[in-house]
Amino acid sequence: MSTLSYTARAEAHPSPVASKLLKLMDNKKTNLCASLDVKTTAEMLQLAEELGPHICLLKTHVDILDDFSFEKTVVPLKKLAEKHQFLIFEDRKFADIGNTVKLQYSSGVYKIVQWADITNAHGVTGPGIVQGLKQAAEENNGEPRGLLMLAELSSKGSLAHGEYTKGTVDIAKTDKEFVIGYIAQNDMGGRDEGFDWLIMTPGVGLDDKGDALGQQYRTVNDVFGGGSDIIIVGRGLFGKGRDPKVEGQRYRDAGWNAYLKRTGQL
Ligand code: S5P
Repeated sequence: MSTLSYTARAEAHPSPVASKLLKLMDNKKTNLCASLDVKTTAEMLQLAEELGPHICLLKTHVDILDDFSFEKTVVPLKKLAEKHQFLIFEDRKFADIGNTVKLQYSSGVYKIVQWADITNAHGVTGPGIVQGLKQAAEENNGEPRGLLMLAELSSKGSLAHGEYTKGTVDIAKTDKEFVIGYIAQNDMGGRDEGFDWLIMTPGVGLDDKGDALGQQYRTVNDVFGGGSDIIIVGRGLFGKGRDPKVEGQRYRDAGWNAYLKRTGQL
């Protein structure tokens, strides 16, 4: 796992998106990504406003929204991202051949490539998925984009381990600039080969152990101990009547302390 500061990593990183994210993490003192799985734009924007000061990244699943529109969802969300200085990650989990994911990323109702700084993909279909998504990113408006590969999952019984995870890492190695890291539970190495992947970890909860549908939660210290750089927290922040402002501060502090300890700054 990396023991360098986020700023030191930002300065050397080949990806402009990763670099921007790492820099703003150190500036804002947060490695918290809020995961907003909600059904209406109003709820999403409200949470984004409340959590905005505490987060470096906001993760969406726009296909959950009943009322998605570019004008009413994306435009105000981008404004909040500017106001609070966070990036946007659409958790699309692409998983098809290169030509299809290129179209799914750029077209349709959501046009994800136009507004999401970061998205993610499964390795199951092979390296063409990276090439297809990268082409869509390059043909967009010139704003930098980054891709995370899903190397490991938090859910019970996941098939993403062992050889599958290794194969996904091999796919990630095919593109040093566009692939910025992983959704994973552990460090994926690569530093000896010149990669500085960001490890973003979901399945993080300080109060619950899991849910009734296979989700499994680990603590912030656990995931940082395993090599995580960014913690992804959803219901821990706003589920079960929790106050997102209180929990935002709490997870942010926990994540930041774990980072300071690891980098020898505490
Ligand atoms: O392995 C994974 C990968 C992802 S991206 N496990 C996950 O839970 N996720 C996503 O993280 C999931 O789709 C959801 O949006 C979020 C976790 O939400 P929470 O409410 O359980 O914290």
